[in-house]
Amino acid sequence: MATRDWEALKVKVMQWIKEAADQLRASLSGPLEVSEKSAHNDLVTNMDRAVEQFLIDKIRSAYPDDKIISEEGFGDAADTNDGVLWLLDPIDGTLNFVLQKRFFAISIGVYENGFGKAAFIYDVMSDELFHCLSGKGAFQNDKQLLRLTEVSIDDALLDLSATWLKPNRRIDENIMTDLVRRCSGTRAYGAASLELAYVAAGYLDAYFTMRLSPWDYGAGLILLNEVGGSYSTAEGAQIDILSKTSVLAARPGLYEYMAAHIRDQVKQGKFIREPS
Ligand code: 2AM
Ligand code: CA
Ligand code: CA
Ligand code: CA
Repeated sequence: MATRDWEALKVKVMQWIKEAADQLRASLSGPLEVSEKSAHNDLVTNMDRAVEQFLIDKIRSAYPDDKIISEEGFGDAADTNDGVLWLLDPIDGTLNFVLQKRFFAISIGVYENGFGKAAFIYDVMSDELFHCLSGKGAFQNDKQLLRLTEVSIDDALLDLSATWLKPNRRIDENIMTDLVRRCSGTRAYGAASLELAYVAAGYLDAYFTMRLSPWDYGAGLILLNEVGGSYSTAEGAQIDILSKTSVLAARPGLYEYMAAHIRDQVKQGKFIREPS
């Protein structure tokens, strides 16, 4: 197999994202077709499907041998890391797209034999593209992101959804209480790809969530890797990019501190249940 020209891929993907984003912005001035998936807060719109189909058509015509895993089902059922794999979310933050008409992103991560090679997370309404090619530095539009430095829990902004602080079936609601008490503040944006990009950009110090799919975190982890961020499942295991999983992502140092805290809590009998 010929080696891939990743710079050329980047140019293509940036153009496709621009065209897809134009469609998304235009769609907000008319009515959306909204339907429920698994629950009243788990939505899909005609635009999730249209943009997924649009991007998959582009990927397939440029790279016919690649596999694509995407949220709305137009991709492939990939069960191996071999070859080039695209993790695609046409709209990350659909609830924001429908209710807020902002704070949603197109997220595209490209892996080769399991290694993250290219990441694109585009905040459609703020026109901010977080992107990288592995080994070439990470960027927010044209601005290069700095390597992440350490921060203490007391000075940290933690991103975590209140969902995990009330009774739920994934994680004991008290596991994070001490961290939330000690940190500088908490935030939640409702679009996992952007939240991971914000950790990579240093706008947030950590992001923690109990249930994401490959298309949610695929691009974000590549971006984090590029700036020296740390990440794993809630229990400290390596993330398998073909699986639904919890994700703990943070600056170096803070990551170890949070992971140790969670491990301690589990030792004391509190539960964590990974999604299946
Ligand atoms: P989505 O908007 O593409 O569905 C919201 O908290 C964040 O979690 C979003 O990034 C959302 O992605 C993601 N998410 C993952 N699984 C979800 C689910 N079952 N229901 C709602 N949001 C989910
Ligand atoms: Ca969804
Ligand atoms: Ca998503
Ligand atoms: Ca989505």
